[in-house]
Amino acid sequence: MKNPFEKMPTVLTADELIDKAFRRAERAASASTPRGGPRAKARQREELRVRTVSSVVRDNLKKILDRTPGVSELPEFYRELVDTLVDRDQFHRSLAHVNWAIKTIRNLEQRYAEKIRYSRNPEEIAKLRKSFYGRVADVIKSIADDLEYLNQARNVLKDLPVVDLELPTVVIAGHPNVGKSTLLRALTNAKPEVASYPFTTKGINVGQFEEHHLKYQVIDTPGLLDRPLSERNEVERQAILALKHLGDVIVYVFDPSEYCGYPIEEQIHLFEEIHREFGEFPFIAVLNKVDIADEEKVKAVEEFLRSKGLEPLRVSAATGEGLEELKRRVIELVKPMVEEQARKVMERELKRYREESGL
Ligand SMILES: Nc1nc2c(ncn2[C@@H]2O[C@H](COP(=O)(O)OP(=O)(O)O)[C@@H](O)[C@H]2O)c(=O)[nH]1
Ligand SMILES: [Mg+2]
Repeated sequence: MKNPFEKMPTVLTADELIDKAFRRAERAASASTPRGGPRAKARQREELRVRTVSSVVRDNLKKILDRTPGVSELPEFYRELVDTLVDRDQFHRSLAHVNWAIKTIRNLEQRYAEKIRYSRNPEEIAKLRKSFYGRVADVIKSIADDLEYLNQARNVLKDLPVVDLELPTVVIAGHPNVGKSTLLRALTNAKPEVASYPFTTKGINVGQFEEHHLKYQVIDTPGLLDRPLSERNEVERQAILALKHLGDVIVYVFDPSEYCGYPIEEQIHLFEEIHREFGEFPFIAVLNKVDIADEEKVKAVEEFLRSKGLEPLRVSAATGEGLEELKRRVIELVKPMVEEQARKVMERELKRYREESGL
């Protein structure tokens, strides 16, 4: 799976684009070997300049449109993230202006090329070409703000996280140092990748594991699901909202050893916040570091979790204890969703097939 904006090109500023087009036109003109008398030569050379300027500008602008996906067509996870990073209306308006510029320059090219071709006077031919240059520069300058905006947008959008939207996804939560990253590494055999996530300095960690030929994705989100809501800003809240479209199960990690530096009470408090926030999600509560934790503390957390209707699971990301059971529970919870998803895909395909074959 790729970042939908991965292919979006750097967007030149208006001045850079004008410069580039004019330079390329000069190069093309000096490399050309027009035939005929002075008038014919002038005509060919100036027409070549006009055509080159137009095609360089249009190719550049068209590349932006071709390689930028429409936000409205993106999967919800990305749509939510994009909305936090760019103003969607402004983004689409800028793309529409680029489209307008392409068409306008195309029209100017046709008109001026024709005028040049029918002109009898070399001086007038040069004047026409200059006037064309001026018109093109005006068009590009009129979308200068749009180009700048699109380039800024591109610079943030290219850092969207790369995750597989099709895979059932486990999101790990819990205080810092409770063992989330260790757990992710222990669950997913391959080395987890760090995917950039524009809302945290550390990015998110993504790993996968496979069970019975089905793949599962595990995500650890440093800075997002490891501290109280009150400490999060608007953008981070939005980033958490996006996670809701991606995740299927929350694995909440406790550290009853308290080596993480957060007392049990504080851990319980954060758990309650996240449990409320992700109310619609199935939760698996794990008690990590049981290899070094006091039995008393472990029992205290277990008691609390049972009072919430959850069946806690003892694990040690360090020794591997309980991890098979954890995977089994993840799969058990996710399986109905995977099957439901598969059913929907099949129905969709079937419907399309019926429509296409006119049944
Ligand atoms: N003894 C023990 N230490 C662990 C366990 N899991 C993690 N740790 C240690 O706890 C510290 C914090 O772990 P880390 O995965 O970085 O926590 P995170 O901040 O939640 O990602 C590290 O020093 C780990 O080696 C465990 O099950 N047992
Ligand atoms: Mg970590």
